[in-house]
Amino acid sequence: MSNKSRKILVTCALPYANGPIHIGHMLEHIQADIWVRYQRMRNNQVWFISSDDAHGTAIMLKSEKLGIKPTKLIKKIKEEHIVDFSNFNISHDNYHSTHCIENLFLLRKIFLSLIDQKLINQKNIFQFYDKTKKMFLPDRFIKGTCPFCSAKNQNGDNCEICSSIYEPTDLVSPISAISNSVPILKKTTHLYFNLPAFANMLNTWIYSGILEKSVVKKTEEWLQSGLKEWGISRDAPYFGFKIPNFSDKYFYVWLDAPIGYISAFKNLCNKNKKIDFNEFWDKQSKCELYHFIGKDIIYFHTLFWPAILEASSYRKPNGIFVHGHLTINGLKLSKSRGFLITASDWIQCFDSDSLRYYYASKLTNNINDIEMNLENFIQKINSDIVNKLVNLASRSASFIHKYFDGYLSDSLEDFYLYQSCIDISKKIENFFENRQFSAVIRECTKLLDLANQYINERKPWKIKEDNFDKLHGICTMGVNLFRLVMIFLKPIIPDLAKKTEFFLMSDLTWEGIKKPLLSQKIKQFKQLYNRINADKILQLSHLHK
Ligand code: NOT
Ligand code: ZN
Repeated sequence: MSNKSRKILVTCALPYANGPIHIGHMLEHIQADIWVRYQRMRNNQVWFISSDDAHGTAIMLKSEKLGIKPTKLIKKIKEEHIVDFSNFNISHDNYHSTHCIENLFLLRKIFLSLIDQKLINQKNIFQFYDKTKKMFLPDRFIKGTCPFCSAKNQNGDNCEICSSIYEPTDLVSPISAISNSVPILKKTTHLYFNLPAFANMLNTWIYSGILEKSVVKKTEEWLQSGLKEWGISRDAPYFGFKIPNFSDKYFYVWLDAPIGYISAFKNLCNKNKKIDFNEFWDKQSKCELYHFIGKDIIYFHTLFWPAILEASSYRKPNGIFVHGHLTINGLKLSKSRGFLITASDWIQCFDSDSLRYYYASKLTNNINDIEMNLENFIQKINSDIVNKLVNLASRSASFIHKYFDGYLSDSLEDFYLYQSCIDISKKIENFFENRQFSAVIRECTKLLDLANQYINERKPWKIKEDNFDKLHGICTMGVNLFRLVMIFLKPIIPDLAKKTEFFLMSDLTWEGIKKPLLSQKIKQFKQLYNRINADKILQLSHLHK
């Protein structure tokens, strides 16, 4: 990689505007935010965007239930989402909504170009229709008995018990999940995007180093079993954008959602005239584009999305960074099963750095699920952040004010030890770049163990008054090792990093790694982070009920 600063656009999947942000969403936004903050620290130019995904049947039904207009619902939810993300220090440069003028404009432009290229076909099909609700039913709103294993109450497109995939018409005894009535089959016309026309391009593209192995494997399976045309229209009633020249047809939310990536960036460019939209989205763009997503939406990002981008002459992503699902104390986070910790519940009981640190300690660049165990969480935070990290600062800095007027010494007591500690920065850089945050945490805790052991061996509290220079050098060394680890951890725990900068009266920068803090004043040590009490788990579970 050259030293020239890179231009990078980073996105997170777009949360639906029909419910609160939970700590499962937060896993992805924290993962992306850590990566973004690291890139910014390395002086790369990064734009980090996301958006609410504001269309679809679920949002329409929810607003109906609340007796408000969908536009009112999505406005309110967007405001809540923005508060949640800011509570966790997610540093989006823009957080937009897919229900916006930029998205409508881009969607129409892309659609018309697909029509021009004859990539859109019309077909008549029979679909389940709910006569009481007077609407066609999306797969998710049809329930029935699995045709393969006979499990009851399964979704219209797949069985959660035996993992089979099928058509809603294959279900035994289908019923409408909206009205509980028996749906009828009714004829309708839909528009289809000719995805199979892109099979060759996709067959090459997925091997171009943009996907992690397990993601390539999944995508390969789909490609090998043959691509199907992709339905991009939905019948009224629907909340979304209307398809021009087709009465009562709307664009399927999954077509305008990814376009939301482009429109959120377009909106950012409108606000900040210095950013060049085309530089990032032209087919020949040299800027980098990365999408952070969960493993449930791989299909959309490795097949549909690159095909749509190719067809409409936009650039394709340089990487799709896929994470696994969050499980809490062994349970899959799920709205339907009612086990869901919202971001706002979390922040009433704990702080943001703790969740960021814990997630980082579990995050890798593969798609394995991430297990959150609340006891283990508290134990990890108290052991790493309180006992190792903050304690290192407190035991070193206390003497600096007691005997040296708050000034650090002009040299390190063990320069070679310091040098060997900064030597791991190359390793850490690679781990950050490749999203191996758990390895970053591992290196940092090793460093902290080493630093604390150094203090234990030197025993500054025993040093006699005739050897004050030595004491000064040892404490300065301790403060500098603390500072070094805090530079490495700054993208992960920004709140503690800010407090540390105030305490050290100096910014934590990557360039600063090579230049230890010497001869300068620091503030009196004040507790930087408080131990988490185990009864917070109880508090959280009460909120949840
Ligand atoms: N709202 C969707 C979800 O699964 C994510 C949309 C991401 C945007 O929560 N799209 N693409 N491709
Ligand atoms: Zn089944």
